[in-house]
Amino acid sequence: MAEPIKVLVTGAAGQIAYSLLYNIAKGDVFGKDQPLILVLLDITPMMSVLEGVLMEIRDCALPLVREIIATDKEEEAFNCIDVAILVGSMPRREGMERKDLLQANAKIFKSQGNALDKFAKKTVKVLVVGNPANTNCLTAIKSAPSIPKENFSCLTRLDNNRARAQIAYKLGIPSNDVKNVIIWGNHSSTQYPDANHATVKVQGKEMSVSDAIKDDAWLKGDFISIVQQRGAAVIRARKLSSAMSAAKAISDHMKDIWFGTPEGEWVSMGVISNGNTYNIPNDLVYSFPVQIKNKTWSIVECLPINDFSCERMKATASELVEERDTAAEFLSSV
Ligand code: NAX
Repeated sequence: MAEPIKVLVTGAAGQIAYSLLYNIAKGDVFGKDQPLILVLLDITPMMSVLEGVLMEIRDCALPLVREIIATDKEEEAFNCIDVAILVGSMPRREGMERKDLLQANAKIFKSQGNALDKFAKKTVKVLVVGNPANTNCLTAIKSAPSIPKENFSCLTRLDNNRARAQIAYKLGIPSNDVKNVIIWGNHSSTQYPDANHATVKVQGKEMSVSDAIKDDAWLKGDFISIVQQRGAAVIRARKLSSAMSAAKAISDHMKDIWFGTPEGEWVSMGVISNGNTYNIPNDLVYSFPVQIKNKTWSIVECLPINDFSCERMKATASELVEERDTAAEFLSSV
């Protein structure tokens, strides 16, 4: 059997981690032959809850779990890790301005970026989930200059899965018969879910989504707004934010980083922009379609972009520029 890998989950006492840790521990993410050292980080007031999570993982008696470390200390949590899944963040409290939320999180992700820089393996793969995920990811990248930028990504896979599921549901087909839907931009309500390049299999025949659905108004209207507003709809109904589906999306995302994407297929994730792709400004963590090989992503380039898409891709980029500048201004003042 392989040597164990060390996987850190932050926000480990929270609701997403409660589902995610089980998925990881039973081998759904890194494979059924990959032993694991699980590292759980949360803040000091959550240590007794974290102890309960640790007990439950142990009580699952899962053979891949070789060790569990629960801590509130970043230097211990980030030490020699192979993978960091950064879920923990400051939630939006009542009356809190967007700017306050950005700043509170910029502080957390600067500190965790520094910890990655100092203590993690240089090959560490980092997935940022805590919101605002794209900008938090950018802060972590900038705070960890010794780790390649390409090792970082942020989660837009939940949006990607939501979009696939909407199309599958509309056509009455299994979701794995829907391929290559794209989420562009920010994990926020400005994101642009794009089915223009997606294909579906209906009664054994592969075709474009627009040919299968034959309802352009839906694709340009409800489809987009349902996906953009899905997080808020779940909160309204459940009185809690998405957790099971978020944990599943994190597992899908990290599994694809580890094992790669199938030939001819792509998935969406937030990755660093270089200014040369789809006219998206340099130095943003922007969600693009990517393919993954040898644990390395590459953006799917040269897809034709119509005016409708172009406008929406730009709008979500503008929001990210604003978020980046707010976070940077704050970080330079502390
Ligand atoms: P919970 O509030 O249940 O859990 C968050 C946990 O993080 C808490 O236990 C808290 O103590 C901990 N925490 C706070 N600051 C920390 C720090 N500095 N270091 C370590 N731990 C810290 O939230 P949950 O529902 O689990 O959601 C976690 C984050 O995921 C939120 O920011 C949420 O907005 C974000 N999401 C992002 C998604 C995405 O697609 N990118 C989708 C799902 C989710 O909404």
